[in-house]
Amino acid sequence: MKMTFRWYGESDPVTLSHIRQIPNMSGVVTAVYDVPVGEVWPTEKIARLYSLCQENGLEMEVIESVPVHEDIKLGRPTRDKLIAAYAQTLRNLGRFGVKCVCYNFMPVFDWLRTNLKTVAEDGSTSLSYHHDELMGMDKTNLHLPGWDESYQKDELIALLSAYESITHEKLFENLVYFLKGILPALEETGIKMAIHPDDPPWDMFDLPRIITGADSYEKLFAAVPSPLNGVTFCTGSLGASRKNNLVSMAQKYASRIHFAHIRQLKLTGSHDFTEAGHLTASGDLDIYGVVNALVAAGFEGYVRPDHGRNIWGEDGKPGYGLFDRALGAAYLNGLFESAEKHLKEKENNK
Ligand code: DNO
Repeated sequence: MKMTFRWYGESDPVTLSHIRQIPNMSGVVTAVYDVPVGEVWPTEKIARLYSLCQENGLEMEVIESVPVHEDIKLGRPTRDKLIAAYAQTLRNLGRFGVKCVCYNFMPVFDWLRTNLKTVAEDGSTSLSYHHDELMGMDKTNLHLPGWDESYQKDELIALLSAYESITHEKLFENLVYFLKGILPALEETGIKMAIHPDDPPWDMFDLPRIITGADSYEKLFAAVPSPLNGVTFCTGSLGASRKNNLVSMAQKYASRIHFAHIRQLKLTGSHDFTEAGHLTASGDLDIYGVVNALVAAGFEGYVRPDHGRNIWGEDGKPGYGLFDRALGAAYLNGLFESAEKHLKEKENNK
């Protein structure tokens, strides 16, 4: 595995010089943030990020995300042009040694939470989700934590209504159409696509969500068998649903897991959760079991500690401060080292 850390570019208060000091950090996961969704990422912008990483001794092999335009998800006539632009972005990224691209296919909203600063007993804060609270919101006047700046009110209403005719099946077909469209660029560059699961993995506001668990993976790989079509295994997203057995999924899909986001949750209701520190004992997800299953199954992808809490007085971007993610990286390094050494010993004793 290669340990990485998410970096939000030059405006991120977490600097590359801090990131490189975290033990075992091979590189960052980043993106070009100032190009509108649907447009090609210019080479100069990618080159700038690449050279900043180089100067700091960090690789830039993973991009999260190249966002997918809503017209592609909706299957609108403009999609072919947008898919061609996406493929061009991939080609541009390939020139700078990018090997893996994380993306998602969630309609309208990416992750959703109801509170970005839930205070724990120890004074740390983290993100949380209460389903009934979200469902009680007025769809025509939504104010979602972290999303208020992304859409104008009318634009959001129009988009939500455009999805009224999009069934789960249709959305899935549009995903397959997209993947087949970019496949030539993937084959040319060797870039591996890693779809992020829906977070949380269930429908909301009548929007279909289709990457929610093992069944979705089966369908996805059957429709586009290329090994370049893989997943971002996000323990926190998948683990919000009690239906998902993370350990068996990690074991079964290891060869398709190009990227792992590892984080912890406390499940506080059937559809409610609060994020927690990465340690297995800090929550309900078997982080130890997931890492061991990945290693035993020959996982060779990228890993990053996902959402951390805000601790030690840091007022970081929700989920993306420095301190707790660095603790998470250190913990995950330990789990991987131990699992990898055990595996080697076992093989040597054969
Ligand atoms: C949130 C992240 C997501 C993720 C995208 C990937 O913290 O996990 O925003 O980057 O869903 O496309």
